[in-house]
Amino acid sequence: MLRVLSGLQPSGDLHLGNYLGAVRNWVADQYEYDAIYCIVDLHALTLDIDPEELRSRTYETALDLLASGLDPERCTLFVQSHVAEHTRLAWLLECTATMGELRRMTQFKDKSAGRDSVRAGLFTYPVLQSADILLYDAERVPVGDDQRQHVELARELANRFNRRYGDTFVVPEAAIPKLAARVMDLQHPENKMSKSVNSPLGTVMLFDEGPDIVRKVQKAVTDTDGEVRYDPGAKPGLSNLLELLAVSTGRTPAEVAGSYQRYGDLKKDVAEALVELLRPLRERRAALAGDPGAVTALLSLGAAKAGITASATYERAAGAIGLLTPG
Ligand code: AQP
Repeated sequence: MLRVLSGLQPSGDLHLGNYLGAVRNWVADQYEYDAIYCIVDLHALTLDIDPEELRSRTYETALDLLASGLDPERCTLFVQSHVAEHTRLAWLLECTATMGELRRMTQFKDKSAGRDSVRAGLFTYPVLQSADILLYDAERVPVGDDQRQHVELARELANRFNRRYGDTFVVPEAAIPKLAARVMDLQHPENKMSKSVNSPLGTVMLFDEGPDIVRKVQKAVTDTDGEVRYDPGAKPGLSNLLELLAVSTGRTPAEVAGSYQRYGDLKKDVAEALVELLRPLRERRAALAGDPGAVTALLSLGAAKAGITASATYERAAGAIGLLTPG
């Protein structure tokens, strides 16, 4: 069975972009592949985050993912810092990557822009992400479009390591959805929807109440020419809405565009479709929140299972690179 691996930072509440770009596909993949999903808490340390907040968000993220449809009977779900081999392999890969290739990472450029002081971890975390992927011999990595470059780095590092030290890693491939691979902020449609950017009206949270979703969609920024047409370059706000309705109703954005004359009618249907899409998630989350012990137990089981593959891969890589095996 092909192996799938993906991760999500507990850096904030999940939003529609995380769900449509990634998590929804994780749910589908668990029925077809050997699926491993990871809450990447170490990645969240690359930006300012309060320790208590990180702890509670890590737990909340597990709840969010289960509510989104991850089934612990069908996939392995765990917390990255619970499996020590992630950071151990990251070091071997840091000694494989170059400064030049990390400098080219657009996420680093975006997230460090305008900051006086940038953590070294923000620069190197794409390598930790490569370790997350390569540790599990993952062939397929379902992610949104913003992660394409990072998966490309993991491929490059796997190939380089294999060339230098012999066949060690499986070379992964990104699986990026055709639709909603980059859900845009409703207020700033030139930017992607994001957890750590403060845009409350532009970000549809996964567990927003129905009336909040309706309000955000109604206030979404569009344009003034009044023509309903799918054209992400010229009409980013409107095209984002068309994609959201298309992905919620199984059509193409162009088909959706053909059914509308007025922006107001489109917005009304987008809001209704999103409320319906997210309703079962909200209901499942409310049920799960009543049993925190079960979620913690499930995460420790996931870490134990993940650890078996992770330590085998780490030992293989450490041996290949020339580290002496402990006696
Ligand atoms: N706007 C988006 N549209 C489609 N997919 C998206 N993803 C994120 N934003 C969008 C996908 O969600 C998965 C988890 O992302 P992450 O938590 O690892 O961090 P990220 O990619 O940096 O997402 P955020 O929401 O912008 O978080 P912060 O602000 O903390 O960095 C990934 O597969 C990502 O592609």
